[in-house]
Amino acid sequence: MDANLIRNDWTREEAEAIYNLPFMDLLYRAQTVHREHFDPNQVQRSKLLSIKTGGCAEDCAYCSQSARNGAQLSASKLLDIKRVISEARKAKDGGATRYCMGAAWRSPKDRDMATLEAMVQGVKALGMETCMTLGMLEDEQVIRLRDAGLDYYNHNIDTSERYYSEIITTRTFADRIDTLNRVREAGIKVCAGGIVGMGEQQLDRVDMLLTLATLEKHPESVPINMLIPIADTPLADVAPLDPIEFVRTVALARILMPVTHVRLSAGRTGMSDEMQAMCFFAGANSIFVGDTLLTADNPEEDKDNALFARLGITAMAVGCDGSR
Ligand code: SAM
Ligand code: DTB
Ligand code: SF4
Repeated sequence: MDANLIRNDWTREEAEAIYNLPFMDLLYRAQTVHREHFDPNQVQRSKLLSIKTGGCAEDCAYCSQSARNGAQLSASKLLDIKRVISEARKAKDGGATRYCMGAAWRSPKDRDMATLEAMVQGVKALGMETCMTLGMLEDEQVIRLRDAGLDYYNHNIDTSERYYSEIITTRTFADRIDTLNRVREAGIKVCAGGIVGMGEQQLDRVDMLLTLATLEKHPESVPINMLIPIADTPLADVAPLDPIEFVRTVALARILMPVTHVRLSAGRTGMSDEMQAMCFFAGANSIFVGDTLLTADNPEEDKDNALFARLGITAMAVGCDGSR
């Protein structure tokens, strides 16, 4: 593939102009870019597991797991290794190719590192790709996870730099970028995206994607989450986002980052089949499968299988990235 097609010098003017194209032109352009790089009828499937739930010290306004929000979720300890591996085996049998383990931490404690390493090794031994999302990481922790064989690290920037402090005050946007740079430098694949529908402006959605698209190397994976409003959190009653704005966000991600896997992530239970189909047309080519995300609901496996069948979409096999 011609590396020149991948640009890291997008300007805000360009990105805004693309986002605001007439919808049909935007979708056509996104689908054209998509087909140049991927089989448009293949979608990758990842499965999430919350390996440590609730009681988090951070104050992310959207999250069910923050101890600072009013959400009534009891805190659990780090799961044991055997349980994680048996859950991963079930996910593999259900067709997932990547296993993503998430912890409600600001950052991992050194005393947990050996357990995390063993989880990575055990899941890899099943022949699945591994992903973790554990909060901010120090250099040494990144190296340990890489050496254990971790394939991907998920760390979302969540929104634009400008809107960030409206959503989270216990860490900064720059902290997030620091961890992303550490992960990239260590040679672990980067998964970084965000949430839309948090009351942000259109420009915040554009700028969030622009930040990702102007990193030295684009993330291999960009999850676009639709806010799942959680009762008793500060964002519980935020006005729902126009679904067309969501599809525009997916399309812009596809156009700015042509070879990245764009994941239609949280919020699919609130989307119609037609809206999901439109997101796939706009260039989304990955989803989370299974009836639970970390703590919130996700469509049942049967429902997703039926949708794939109706759309003629097939699942990517392990080790196949769907690229042309
Ligand atoms: N604690 C780690 C961290 O924040 O990096 C990892 C887990 S955290 C739950 C992973 C991501 O899930 C967040 O960055 C956010 O983008 C997404 N997320 C959390 N709650 C959500 C919600 N209610 N709706 C949509 N996405 C959500
Ligand atoms: C991502 O961008 N979305 C996933 C994953 N990365 C870790 C998490 C979605 C969480 C949705 C809310 C919940 O389940 O609590
Ligand atoms: Fe904690 Fe992550 Fe939830 Fe923020 S998003 S409160 S860091 S679990």
